[in-house]
This record gives sequence, structure tokens and C-alpha cells, in this order.
Amino acid sequence: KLQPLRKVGIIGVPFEKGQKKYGVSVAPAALRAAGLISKLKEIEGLDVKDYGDIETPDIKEVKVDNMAHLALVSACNKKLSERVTQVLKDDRIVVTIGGDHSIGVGTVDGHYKVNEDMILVWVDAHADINTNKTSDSGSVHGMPVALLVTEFRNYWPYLPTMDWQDPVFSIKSLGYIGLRSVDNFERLAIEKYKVPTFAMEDVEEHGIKNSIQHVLQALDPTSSRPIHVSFDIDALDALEAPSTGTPVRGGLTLREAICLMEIVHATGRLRAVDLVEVNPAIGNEKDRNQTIEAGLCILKAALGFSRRGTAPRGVLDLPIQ
Ligand code: HAR
Ligand code: MN
Ligand code: MN
Repeated sequence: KLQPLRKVGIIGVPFEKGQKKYGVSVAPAALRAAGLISKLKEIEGLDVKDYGDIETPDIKEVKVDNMAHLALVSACNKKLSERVTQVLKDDRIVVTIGGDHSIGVGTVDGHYKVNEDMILVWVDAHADINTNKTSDSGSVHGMPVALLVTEFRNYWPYLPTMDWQDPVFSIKSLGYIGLRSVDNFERLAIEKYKVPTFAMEDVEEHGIKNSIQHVLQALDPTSSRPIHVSFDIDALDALEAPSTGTPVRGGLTLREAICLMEIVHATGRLRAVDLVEVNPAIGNEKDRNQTIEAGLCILKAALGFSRRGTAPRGVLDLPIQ
């Protein structure tokens, strides 16, 4: 049986070539400057190790139809996958700070290599399950789920530079929360493969608590499998997290996101969490601070911070004068 882990490893991924705007690459530095490491260390009983950043080598691009910067995306994710595997083998929960969401390829690939029975909860305004044939943008951050799942093998052409990545993760182990900007073929895929999906109208109907519990239950009725949460900050309402590249109104409140993460934490089975698409270069200083603070709150909730507070351990009374 999986035991709760109280050790985490942080990986920064200053990568932004999976989309077109400048700025997501500075998120790891901005989150660190806002006290990411020290705030996580304040959580009772949590051992925090920083594994530093993944740097992407300067390499020659390949040409694939409607797929921008594939060689760079691939090179970054190959290194990231190896690092994620290493952190998990060190018996730590992996916390990956993006970067755009194309880095989900590396985090899930690296996680799957250690825990083949992992389940994946994709929290996002978008489904990120386009192929180069169905994408309107040609940006790989809209394609990571499609690159990962084994059921999509035949929907892709041969992808040069991607030989290291064997799509072995099954779409049967995927669930979505927060969707509200889904392309036509993405919706077709969700219906075809019956992916447990709580889009915003479903969150509206059932509440966030039932939504995440239902997804976890549907993917893992025995409550025994390791959990990976890939959290795109644009899952939050654009008013809560304005500094992101493709904001969509009508999203989750920060309270709902914290509640979702608290429920995942309470399972004791969280093994990997990604926080992606924070773009400190978008908006003004207030927008930036608000978005970064929201990201920190979400990570803290995932790792056991209690909004109720935590009494000092082993102490039975207040200090006497
Ligand atoms: N579906 C659109 C596309 O494929 C937009 C998705 C990109 N936005 C994200 N990903 N932030 O979650 O281009
Ligand atoms: Mn995304
Ligand atoms: Mn998104």
C-alpha cells in the first residue's frame, strides 16, 4: 500500500517554446523569488530539496507540419523526464515549476517510468489533446496529452527527435477538471475514449469536492494508485490568475483550486504535481503578484498546508510567563 510521502523535490523548467509569448520561462525564478522554497519548508514535517532548473540545449530545429519548435520541446522534455525519474527514485514527491504546458510530456513520461500504475489529473481551461492535424495554433502546449497517450499513436506522423519518448501511458488513466475552452476534435477524443471530465458546467453542478472525488474514484476505484496532478494556472478564473498566456474567464476560484489540492493531498498518494503557464511578463505588478501568490497557495495545499493552522508538535500548553 502507498504510504504518504513527506519529502519533496523541486524542479524548475524555464521553457517557453511550446507557445508563442515571451515570459513563461521566467516563472521558476519569479516563484523562487516569491519564497517558493521557504514557504514549502514552513509546512509542518515537510523535507524540501531544490533540484535546480532544467536548461534546454541550443539545437537545430526539425520541420514537422503545424508543430512549432518540436526539437527544442523534445530536448527539454528528455532532460526533464530523466530528472523527474531521479527525484521519484530519491523517494520524493516531484514538484515541477514550468514553463509552458508542453513540459507535461517530460513530467508524465518521467513519472510513468517509475510508477506504471500512475493516474493523471489534468487541471486546465484547455484539454491540451490536439495533434498537429487538429491544432489551430501549431503550439505544442496544446498537444502534450496527445503526445503521451498510447491510444493516439496512429494519429501522429513520425516525429523526428522524439524517439526517446514511447507513448505508453493509457488515456484510461486520465481525467480532466476545469475545462471551458475545448476544440472540436479534442471534445471528440474525450467522448470517444470516455475520459472522466468535469468541465466548468460539471463543476458548477456537482461542486469542486465531488468533481475531484469522482475523477479519482473513476480512475482508481481501489484508491491505491499514485497520483500526478498537472495544474495549468489558467484553470483558475482570469480574474484570479491574470498573468497567463491564454486566460479564459469563468474558471475555478482559488478557493476551489485549494480545495481540490487538499483532497488530493489527503489521499496520501500524490507523487507529482506540475504548475505551468504562469507568465510574469503579462499584466501589471498587481496581476503578476496575484498570479504568483495563487500558484504558491495551490502548491502549499497540495503538499499539506492546513488552512486551519497547525499546533506545535508535541506541545500541550501555551508558554507560561
Ligand atoms: N486549444 C488551443 C490550442 O491547441 C489552446 C491551448 C493552449 N493553451 C494552454 N494550454 N494554455 O492549456 O492551441
Ligand atoms: Mn495546459
Ligand atoms: Mn490552459
